[in-house]
Amino acid sequence: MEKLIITAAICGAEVTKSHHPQVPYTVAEIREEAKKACAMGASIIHLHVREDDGTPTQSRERFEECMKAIREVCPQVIIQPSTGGAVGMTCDERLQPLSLHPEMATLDCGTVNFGGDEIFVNTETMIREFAQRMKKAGIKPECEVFDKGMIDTVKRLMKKGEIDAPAHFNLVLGVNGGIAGEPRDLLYLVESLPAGSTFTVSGIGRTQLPLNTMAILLGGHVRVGFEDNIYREKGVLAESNGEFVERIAKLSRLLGREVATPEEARRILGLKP
Ligand code: KMH
Ligand code: ZN
Repeated sequence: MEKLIITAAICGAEVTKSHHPQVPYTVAEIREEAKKACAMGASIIHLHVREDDGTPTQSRERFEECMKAIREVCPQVIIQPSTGGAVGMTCDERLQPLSLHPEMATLDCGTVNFGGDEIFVNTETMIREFAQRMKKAGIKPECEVFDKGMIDTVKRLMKKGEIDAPAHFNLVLGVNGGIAGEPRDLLYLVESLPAGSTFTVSGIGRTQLPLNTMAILLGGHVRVGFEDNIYREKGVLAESNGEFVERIAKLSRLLGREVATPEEARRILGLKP
């Protein structure tokens, strides 16, 4: 089995300081949370950015500032900007960080109800447009799937040559509106992946730790962080994103799987050196 790639989703677009005061908004706060995550073994930072007041933004300038700040403290880490942004953003808004030539970016692979009455819109035309932009720029997409049909969409786009093999997936379970987070849900998704794919597992809320553990055992990779979960255990807030990274790294080693460095993650994912 390959070493474990740990992605830290330090900020997200939905979680706020009212949920957890440690959720980073400012450039300095984002740098600090990224630093703690990297120090504990994260090799990828999945990045959303905010205005200082916490408003989610996809501003090219804000991404540039935050990426520069993260590189100052984690020069090797892979920075993976979100092109999902927040519910309701336009395509042009969402695509802005691609102009900064990141090594990877997220590619959301279908429309999904996103908690309550929110709808996260990703039509087929949008997915193809985002995929083409990434392919043209040599940016590796992380295909975000919130349900099984989205894996089938990726397979269709791979057949058309719009997403290259081997594809890399982030299987996101436990969003209210997407696939639930029971063990059999993850097994079904993993069995449905195109042969040769790599995958990361993100479990929302209390599904994070059990699904991450399954990912370690199944040969996948893991995503942790405040974007998906803020609790160390029921009712107890985690201190930082670094705490989540430290816990999963420790667990992986206990289970016999070493943790990948950013350079090792680049090789596993086939990123350009
Ligand atoms: N904030 C969600 C609406 C991504 O980063 O690409 C979308 C999201 C997925 O977080
Ligand atoms: Zn995200």
